[in-house]
Amino acid sequence: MPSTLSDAFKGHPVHHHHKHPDFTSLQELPDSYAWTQLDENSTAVCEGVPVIDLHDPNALQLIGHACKTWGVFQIINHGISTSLLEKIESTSRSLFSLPIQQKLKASRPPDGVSGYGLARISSFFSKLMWSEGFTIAGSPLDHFCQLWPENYSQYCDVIDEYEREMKNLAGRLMWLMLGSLGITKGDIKWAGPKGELKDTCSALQLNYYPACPDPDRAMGLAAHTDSTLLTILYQNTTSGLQVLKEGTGWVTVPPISGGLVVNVGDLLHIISNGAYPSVLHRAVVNRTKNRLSIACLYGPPSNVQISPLPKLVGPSHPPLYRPITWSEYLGNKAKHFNKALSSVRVCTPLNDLNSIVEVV
Ligand SMILES: O=C(O)CCC(=O)C(=O)O
Repeated sequence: MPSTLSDAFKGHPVHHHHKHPDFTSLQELPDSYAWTQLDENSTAVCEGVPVIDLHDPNALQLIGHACKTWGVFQIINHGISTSLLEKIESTSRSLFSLPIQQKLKASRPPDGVSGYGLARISSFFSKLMWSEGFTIAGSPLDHFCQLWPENYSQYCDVIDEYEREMKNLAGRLMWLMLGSLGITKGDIKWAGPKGELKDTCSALQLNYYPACPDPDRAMGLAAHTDSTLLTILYQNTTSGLQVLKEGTGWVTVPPISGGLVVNVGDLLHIISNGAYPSVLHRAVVNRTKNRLSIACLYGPPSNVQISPLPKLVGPSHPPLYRPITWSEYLGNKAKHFNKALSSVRVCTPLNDLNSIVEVV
C-alpha cells in the first residue's frame, strides 16, 4: 500500500485506552468485554449466502445477482491453491501464538496502518472486542524482523506470495462484478489501457479470535462495512462471520472447504451508483474453538477519483455520491466510521425514481 494511503490515518490517530490483553490469562469475561445480548437480531436462516463456482459458465450472472441481493458471496474453484491457504493460515497462527511481549514489539503506531493491535474500529465502542489483529500494508519486513529475528524471511515469503495471488484474484473478481453491470475494461480509466489494474492497492488484515468463556456476551469484531472495492476473506474451519441481510437479520457465513468469501466494499457501492450494497458484517466468537481469518482489502490507486460510473448514471439514476479518492475516503471512515458512506452521499432516490431529494 503506498504511503499516501497510510497518510490517510495520520490526521486521525487512534489512542486506545486499554492495553492489549493476554487472552490466555482470562478465565471469565471481564466487564470491559461484555456487550449487551448479541443474538436478539439473529434469525433462523432459510437461504444462505450464495456459493459460486468460478468455472460455472453462468458465473457472471450469478455474481451479479449475489452482489445485488446480498453484497457478499463465497467462491470455489478460484485458483488459489490449498497449499497456499494452509501456509497463510499457519503463518498467521505462528504470529498470534507468539508471547504477548513479542507481539507488542510490532505494535501498530497510533497514526499508522501496519502492525499488531486492537481493531482500529475499537475506538468507536466503549466495550472491547475479543480479538487480536495484525495489519500488513506494504512490506512486512520491519515488523517481522521484530517478531522472528531468526527466521523472518520464510514468513515474509508467504505474505508476498499470498498478497500477489490475492491481488490477481481480486482484479479478476472486480471485472466480473462490474461486468455483470455492463461495465467493460475501457470504462475505467485508472485500470490502465488493457484493464491490467497495475496500480491498485491492497493490504492484508490477519484476525485471531481466541476461544471465549462467555461467547454470547462477547463480540469478536463489531459490525462494519469495508472501505474497499472488494474484500476477499479466508476463514479457518471455525464459523464466526455473520452478514446482515435486509429483512432477515444476521446470517452466518459457514466456512466451506477451500472457499473464500467476497464482500462488496463501500467504493464498489459508490462506483455501482448504489446498485451493489456494501455488506454490513461482524465476527462472533466461540466457547471452545479459536478462529482465524485473513482479509485481503483491495482498492483502486489511492489518489484517483472514484465516482458513480457514467454508464450507470442517467436522468432517472442521478449520481448518488460525490467523487472521492480512496485516501480521502479512509480519512472519512476514520472520522465517521459507519456514517462515512452517507457523508459522501449527494442525493437519495425516493421510491418514485423521478423525485430526487438533495441531501447535501
Ligand atoms: O473475521 C471475520 O470473519 C471478519 C473480518 C473482518 O471483517 C475484517 O477483517 O474487516
